[in-house]
Amino acid sequence: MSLAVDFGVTLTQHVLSRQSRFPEARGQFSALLTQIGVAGKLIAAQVRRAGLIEIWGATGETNVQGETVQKLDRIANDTFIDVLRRSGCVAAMASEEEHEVIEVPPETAGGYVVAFDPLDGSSNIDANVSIGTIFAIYQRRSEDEVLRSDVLRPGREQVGAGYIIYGPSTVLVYTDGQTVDLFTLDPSCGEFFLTRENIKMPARSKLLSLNESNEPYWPAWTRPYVDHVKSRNDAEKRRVSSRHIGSLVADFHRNLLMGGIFLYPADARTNVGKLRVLYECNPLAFIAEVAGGAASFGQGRILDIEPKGLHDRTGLFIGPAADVAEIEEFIRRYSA
Ligand code: P6P
Repeated sequence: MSLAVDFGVTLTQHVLSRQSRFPEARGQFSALLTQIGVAGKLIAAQVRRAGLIEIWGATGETNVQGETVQKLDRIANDTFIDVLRRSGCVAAMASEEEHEVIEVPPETAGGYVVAFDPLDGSSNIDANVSIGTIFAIYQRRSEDEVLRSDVLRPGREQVGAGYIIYGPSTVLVYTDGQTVDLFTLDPSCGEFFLTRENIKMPARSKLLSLNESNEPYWPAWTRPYVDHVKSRNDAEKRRVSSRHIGSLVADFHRNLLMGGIFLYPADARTNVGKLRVLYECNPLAFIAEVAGGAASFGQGRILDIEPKGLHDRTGLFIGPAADVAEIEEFIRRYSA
């Protein structure tokens, strides 16, 4: 009788199993994802204890975004930076919480660049709502010193992307450009196990996800589009519902699994969006496209945006490809 217990595939085993697909791989990508998992576990531990050890609430600081810094923002940011700095896989990082590029000393630098939002949705922390870390991975281009151009990259150059959601479970989702795979943390042994493989976004949305209080700032096409979506509901059947958490990472994860369209139009008064290109929109757009969905800024792919600054913002429409195409059609129709 075999006593072997099939625990399932761990994050590291999964990444290593795919390493052979990348002939040039030297194992650093596998090690990097493993270390991102380590950072996620450390942050999850702090998030779980936040209410008990008085690390809810704000630090009293304001970040580069002009947003109030929550204590957990700071903890998540510092944890992610420390773990990746020590990984030997990273040459530079960009964080939502940091003004400038974080360079790793050459003696410990590796071949990758990571842009991340350490704790997206942190304004929801004190209400115990799901929040998460979002990350984008690029291969460094420069050989000697790290250049700003190593970090300011269009999303189409990503070689990996993912997020970790600190919710009822701690889950890690990542793509290497081939598939989108989901891992669930087993807190009893501190390991991420593969629980959903090769996720594909449903072909059509059943959920509408946007902050309707922004209507005074919407472009002309948005209200007609929202009314058009709601018109899919009739006396016979409710085909579309509305779900909006206010944590992009949680809204995206639900939409990825259940089929939903997320909209955050740029403010019609300034044409400036809210969501950040490098470490919110690009990684989620990469995941969406690998999962068969799409992500647009209204006139083109999110992944084709050429960022000018680390903290550039954009309008974001992300979900099933048919829904994103319909939004782009409404934009064309109301912009003619
Ligand atoms: P609003 C959280 O602060 C965040 O960056 C995203 O996670 C979220 O989708 C958005 O802002 C919410 O912004 O303006 O709807 O409160």
